[in-house]
Amino acid sequence: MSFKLFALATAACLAALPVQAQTVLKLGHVLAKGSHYDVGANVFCDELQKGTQGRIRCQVFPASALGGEREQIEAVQLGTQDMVLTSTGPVGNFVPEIRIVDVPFLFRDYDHARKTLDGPIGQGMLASFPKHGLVGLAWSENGFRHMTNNKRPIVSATDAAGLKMRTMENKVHMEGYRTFGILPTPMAFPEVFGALQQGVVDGQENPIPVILASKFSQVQKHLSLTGHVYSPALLITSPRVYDKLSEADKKVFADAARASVAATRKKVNDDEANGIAQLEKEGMQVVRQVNGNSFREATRSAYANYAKDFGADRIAAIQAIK
Ligand code: EAX
Repeated sequence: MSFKLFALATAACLAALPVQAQTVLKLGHVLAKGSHYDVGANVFCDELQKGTQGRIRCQVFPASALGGEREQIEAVQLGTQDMVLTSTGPVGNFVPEIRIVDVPFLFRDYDHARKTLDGPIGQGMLASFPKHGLVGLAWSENGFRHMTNNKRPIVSATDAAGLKMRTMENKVHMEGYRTFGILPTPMAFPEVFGALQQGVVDGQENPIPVILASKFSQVQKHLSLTGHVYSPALLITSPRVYDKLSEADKKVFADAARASVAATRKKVNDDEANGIAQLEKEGMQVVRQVNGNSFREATRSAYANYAKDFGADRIAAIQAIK
């Protein structure tokens, strides 16, 4: 067979091969490149591409490029965005079954939080997502939240009284923070840096990884290690994406989500270990020894309502996990 004929025959065979359809998913989050969310989002996308041999890829949109967390969750629910890595802050407005995880002082430490969310209680809550038009792939992590402000050092709950503090759009947080005497101002994350810079609010509360990644040391003087609430995060996708997947690809999604959570948690551990010294270097005055009991005592009145809203037994079941 002449070379020309051979080349033509080969080209004809290649043209007949089915072109691998490639799907590219949009995955958004609100934090800076290199943050604990961004590390986890990129690991998810890398593992997804590897696990599907490139058939399914995802593109990360960091730094609120797709809007605030509530906006992005709405877009995933509508199907105009494929995935979001978000704190639970606004999620309770879409999936009320998970609101209990935002109760102040519910989790003792990182081990307790991670064990609860990775265990039957946390996994059971993920099962509530589909009836609300969302698919909760995995519990990721934001971290224990601490207070920053520009007025004064906060050692006890009474020091926080009267401060106008930005909070997430989360009623469970706001109810708890009111018991400290704080004036809670709910606000989407993309607006926070500007509001602090202009003095629209006196302060805010967030985990060390967020305070670091968002460069809040540029607009906040005081940091108090209140650790008043653990802030979970969630990797969420749309049923429009998930329901089309084969069982094999659903397993790839699950494995990629597990790798993503491990990477985010490792980054949180690193930021917790090194971040406070870094923030002091950047000029923040840090109150390390906070009177934690004064804050716990203050929330007792809110706990009466939390028990009514979520069930004292469900709160006790989480607190009993060792
Ligand atoms: O999810 O809104 C917040 O304070 C969140 O902690 C932040 O967006 C990371």
